[in-house]
Amino acid sequence: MRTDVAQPVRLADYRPPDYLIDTVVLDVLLHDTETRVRAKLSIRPNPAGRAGAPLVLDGDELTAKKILLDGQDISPETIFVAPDQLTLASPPRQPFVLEIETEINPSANTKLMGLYRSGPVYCTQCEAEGFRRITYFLDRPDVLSVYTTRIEAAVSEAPILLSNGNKIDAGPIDGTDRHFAVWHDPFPKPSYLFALVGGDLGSIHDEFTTVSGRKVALGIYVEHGKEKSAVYAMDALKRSMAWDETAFGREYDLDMFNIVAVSSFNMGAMENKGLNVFNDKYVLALPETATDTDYANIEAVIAHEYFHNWTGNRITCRDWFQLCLKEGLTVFRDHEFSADQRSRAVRRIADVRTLRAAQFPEDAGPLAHNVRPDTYLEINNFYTATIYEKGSEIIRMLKVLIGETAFRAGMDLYFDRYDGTAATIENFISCFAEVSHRDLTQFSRWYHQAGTPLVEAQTSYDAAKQTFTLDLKQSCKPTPGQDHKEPFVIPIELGLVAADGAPIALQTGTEDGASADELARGVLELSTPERRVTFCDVATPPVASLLRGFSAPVRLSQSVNENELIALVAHDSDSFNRWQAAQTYATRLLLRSVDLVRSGGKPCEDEAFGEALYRAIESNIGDPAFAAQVISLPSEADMAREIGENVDPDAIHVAKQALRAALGRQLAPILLQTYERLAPEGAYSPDAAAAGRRALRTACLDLYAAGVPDEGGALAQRQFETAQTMTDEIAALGILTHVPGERREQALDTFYQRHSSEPLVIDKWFILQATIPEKGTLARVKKLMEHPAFSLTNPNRVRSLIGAFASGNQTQFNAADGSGYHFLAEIVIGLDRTNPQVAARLLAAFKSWRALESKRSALAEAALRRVAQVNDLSADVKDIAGRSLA
Ligand code: 0A1
Ligand code: ZN
Repeated sequence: MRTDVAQPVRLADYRPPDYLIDTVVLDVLLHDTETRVRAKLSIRPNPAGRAGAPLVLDGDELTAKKILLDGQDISPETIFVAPDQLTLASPPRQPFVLEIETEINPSANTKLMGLYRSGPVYCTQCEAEGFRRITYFLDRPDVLSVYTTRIEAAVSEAPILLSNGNKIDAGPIDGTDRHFAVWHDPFPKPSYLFALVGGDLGSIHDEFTTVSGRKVALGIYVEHGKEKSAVYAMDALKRSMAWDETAFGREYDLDMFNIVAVSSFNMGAMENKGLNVFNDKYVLALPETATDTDYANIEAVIAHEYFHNWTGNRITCRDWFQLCLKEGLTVFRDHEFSADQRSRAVRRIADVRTLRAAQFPEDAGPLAHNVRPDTYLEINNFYTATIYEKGSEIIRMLKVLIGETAFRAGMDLYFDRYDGTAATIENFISCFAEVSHRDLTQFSRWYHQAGTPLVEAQTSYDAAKQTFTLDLKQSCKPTPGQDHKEPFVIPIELGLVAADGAPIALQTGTEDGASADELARGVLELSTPERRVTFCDVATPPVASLLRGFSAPVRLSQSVNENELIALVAHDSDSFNRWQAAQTYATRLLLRSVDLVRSGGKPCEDEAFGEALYRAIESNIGDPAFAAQVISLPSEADMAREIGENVDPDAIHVAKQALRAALGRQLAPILLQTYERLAPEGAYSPDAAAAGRRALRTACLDLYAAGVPDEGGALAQRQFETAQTMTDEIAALGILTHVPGERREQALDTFYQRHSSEPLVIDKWFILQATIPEKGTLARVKKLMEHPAFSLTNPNRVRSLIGAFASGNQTQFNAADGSGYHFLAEIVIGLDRTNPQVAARLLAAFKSWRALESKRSALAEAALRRVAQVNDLSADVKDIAGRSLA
């Protein structure tokens, strides 16, 4: 029976817990269907709580076998036990010990929350509210306890037994085929950071010596035979540990750090103290199975989870409304790490692409929410791009506003002051206000107001006065529950670029001036609805390069003409804005084409843009990764977002294909030449320089094949046959997959035969097929669901086939007959019965439905209503359906 009755949880209702649990001693007897968990909880009344309150412990689908209070049975009138709650009506006023034995069935746990089986491996996932599926507990992040965990299992089934902290004991259980291990974690932690793993796993080991000379034993546990595939992850881990010491002064604190890769996992990875559990997709990589993007993602996720040790674990969240306190900050830290390990500019472009692709649509649709929400129905649905990516952008803005030195001082103060506590956003911001002597009240609106602000910039040059005037205006559309927005504090990094590309010094007079600090740092603060700044001594008409490095998560609308954009592509000293100028140019071209196509005409042509890209390839020979970004056009989803209303995905697709084909034809010689020049040489290396060469080579082949399909197709075929790396192989297959016919089917077949033993590679095969922009794709997806390599119980498979179709195939998911919507609705309804978290995430693919043209939006709405009307929906799916329709 499903017992989810969703009640909104409100930040305003926060109260400290009435009881605290100082220590937890767990004894877990692993069994595939009848695991026994004995929990011994040392509990005491919380001086900050309500004296004499009942003790209410959370549970979820639990069966209690035995309960003792201070070693005694409890009289039935004073205890109430249900699968989702255990209440002691009048617990002792003094510290007491509660012993609870529960029985759970890991094999039947398809939600993958709590203790479950990933193939043969026992593992746990407790964030956000999974610990209550293991034992009754105060399952909230502000209850911090010291855990000692004994795990017992059959040696043959689980020779490896892991938990948080340090291993303090282990051995056989005489006279049986079983053994045990005892782990102790000295750092008090919330229950969501608890983890245990049992299984027959292979492993690799290494050691890291911290800055103060302590040795930390590192282990990565994987399926037997996959040990070599974990070597890159281990390298990334050691680099992360060293980087956190230099960049943030943070040293690791336990004697051990273990990572376990599992194949069934709802999310990317989990930062459990000393025992990170990973989706194997973010651990396993060999050149022949993983692309350069996979390598970069592994590095980023390994770093992210490791960095949580300080931002999340040592300082945790007071309540789940503060989720961005750990997530936004940790994303910021992993972005900085990747920028330092790779090219800062290229990483920034990639991060902004992700923000715009994932977060901007969230902010523009019915699922928009604050970075610090003030109410939720189901916390699982708040692991969003808004909390993570926009949360990170807020930290980045803070650094731009107060400067690097004050930012580091603020971080140090935060670590110092809040170590060992469960903190809030207010606690965090107060550290930066204190060190920078700034009032950050208005800045904090970024946490409390949803929506992407629009910054409109008008410029005018006065030749006689030699002045250049910049008029900035900010606005933000209403979002659900927030009709009116107060002005944000928007840091706008800028430069003035002369026609010949020379930078112009920033100076202002007394009227419409900027502060000396703003001018010195090249950052204007827009904190009012409008602001005018007049620059003086500007000898020639300049182009304003605004929002350099994407200094704020806003949309910018600027009065620049096409020639000025081309000048920026060529000359801007800020590489992000060189890339942005090319994107803006392409966007304008595409928008014009979409209009023409919708009124029955042909897409527009424009030679000047091709010439600008030609020069960009030539002048960035030394930075191929950057050149690759410049020639990669905005995605169809980017265009849909720009158009914003009455969207027709078919017209966008036609316009995009036409532009790609025209550019491919115009640039064919240089694309081919660059492709050949960058042919692989020497041994494979996953580093950023080598990956950059492959990225440009791939981008060239892709555009070339769009313009010159016969020759391009033949080249792709040759690359597919001879590829030595997955990057090259999948790029070639991607091109072949977009051309209907026998050759495509054969290539897909060959790829499957080559990689059928590697599920993570077969995921790429699913993704490619699910994203073919053709009418037959839905039928193909349905057929692939019958394929032996597909499974509805494995989240990676579901995301690769169904998720990619819904989120990565604009024309087919949004097919005009509504078939894509209907399909997704049925899948969500079915999947909700086994894995609500994954089902709810799939349903979020409808997040932009209101922006579609009327026929499609009506069909999308009908599909959402069909989901919403189902009886017994999980809280997860009910929440997404309800908010999407509100
Ligand atoms: N804290 C993790 C994300 C995460 C959240 C919930 C999960 O439940 C299935 C798993 C992981 C992170 O930020 O990496
Ligand atoms: Zn995280």
